[in-house]
Amino acid sequence: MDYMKLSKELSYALRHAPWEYELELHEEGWVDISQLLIALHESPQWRDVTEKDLEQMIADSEKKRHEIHAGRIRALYGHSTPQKIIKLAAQPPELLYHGTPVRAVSSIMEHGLQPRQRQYVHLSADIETARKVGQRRDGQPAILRVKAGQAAREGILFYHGNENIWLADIIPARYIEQD
Ligand code: HQG
Repeated sequence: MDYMKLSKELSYALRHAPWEYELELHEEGWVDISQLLIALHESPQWRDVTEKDLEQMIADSEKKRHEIHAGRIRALYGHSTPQKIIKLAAQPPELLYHGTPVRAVSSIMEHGLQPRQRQYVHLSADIETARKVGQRRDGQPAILRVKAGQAAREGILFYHGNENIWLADIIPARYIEQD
């Protein structure tokens, strides 16, 4: 089974278009695995997918995009559904990073980091992760530094995505630095 393809399909279902699978996301993004499997089994390529495959897909993935708990599964970040997924605010590290195309930098330094099509701004815990995120759109991306500790002390909320990814509602430009 092509777990990378399965992961993409799940990200689409659990981040962007659950209604296409007759699924409704719980307020923290969870869906019942049994419901998800019913939907997947309608498609010939996913006719044989089992809960074990979902577990294996998560275990094999380089990035932790999904998690399973007590018969349910959810995407950990990336959502664009109309109803904002509820996340618990958490204390971020002092510095976070954001990789972005060079062409976006002047707008970001003027308006701050905005979630754009997604529900949250996505930040990286380390420069290497930020570089990979930025390289999706620019071979030589800009890496911005976010003064997350200071922003949090001044009332900006941060949320945990996975071990490399943090989320925020918005990052005002005064907390963003370029090299
Ligand atoms: C930019 C992938 C101009 C922002 C990745 C980014 C990540 C602005 C783009 C996750 C702006 C939004 C999320 C402003 C923000 N002016 N541009 N004021 N504010 N932007 O894809 O962070 O592989 O929604 O810099 O690896 O690139 O799918 O966010 O370039 O972890 O699991 O607007 O998605 O993960 O782009 O990526 P995105 P992102 P997966």
